[in-house]
Amino acid sequence: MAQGGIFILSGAGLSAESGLRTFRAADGLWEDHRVEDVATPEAFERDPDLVQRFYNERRRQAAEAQPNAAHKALARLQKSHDAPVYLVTQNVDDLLERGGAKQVIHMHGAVMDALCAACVHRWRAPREMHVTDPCPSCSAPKTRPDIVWFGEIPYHMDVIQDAIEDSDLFVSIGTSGTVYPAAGFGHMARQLGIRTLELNLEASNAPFDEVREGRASDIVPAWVDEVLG
Ligand code: BV8
Repeated sequence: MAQGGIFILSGAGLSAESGLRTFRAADGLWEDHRVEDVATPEAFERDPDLVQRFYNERRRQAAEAQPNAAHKALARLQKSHDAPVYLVTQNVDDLLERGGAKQVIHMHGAVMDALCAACVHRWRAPREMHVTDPCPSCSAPKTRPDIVWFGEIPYHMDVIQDAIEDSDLFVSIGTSGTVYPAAGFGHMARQLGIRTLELNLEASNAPFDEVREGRASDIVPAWVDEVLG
């Protein structure tokens, strides 16, 4: 079992059993909204109120959701494994932190945070956010959710690159592997000769050394028990 660092990339499937909809499932988020209408900087320029309503609703859902057994197991692994466990997530919810995880890298942002598009100041988001909310730092009325939209560069790419290089196990949990650059991390790990494992409801089409299919709340705690022995 892994003695060195463990790099864990997670996606919407990790939070599905907490009641947060995934993106591409039949009842996925992108069913109700065209990505380009709610998750691009152009959409925000065009109709900021529509985008704010979309994320105010996502924020309400995330606040009402509870961490599931998979979130808690990953927090336990990070606390008890005798090497670094890098929890990198594409999810904008805070369920890993509320599940007890101390360090979580949100490469696509955090729905509970607000960002000033004028001075890049960040602060805790109000429940109901409006673009005209004045920035607490520069007072500009250019408030947006602290989310990485399509066409924008994901956060912490340098930290993520170093974390992959520092790991000897790459684990992908609850992600369809369709959005880049996140979908390229597995390939990067394989190039570096790092063992790769997928834990997902159904196998994505990426080549992993090992694939375990099932619901995150079942297969993630079982895998963590194995690692912690
Ligand atoms: C960028 C925040 C330049 C918003 C998100 C190369 C090729 C093609 C396209 C591109 C490319 N490079 C860039 C692009 C464009 C684009 C892209 O990838 N488009 C796709 C659609 C083809 N990428 C970008 O625009 C990115 N920016 O490239 O900038 C750059 C990059 C690097 C360096 C310099 C410059 C920015 C992308 C980020 C966009 N923001 N989120 C919001 O959340 O509203 S992406 C968003 O969608 C999520 O964060 C996540 O990343 C993605 C959804 O995917 P998943 O999380 O995997 O969810 P999905 O529903 O698809 O799958 C769920 C999985 O869970 C399934 O497999 C299912 O089986 C499983 N599951 C379900 N239930 C369970 C389960 N598993 C276990 N248990 C269960 N119970």
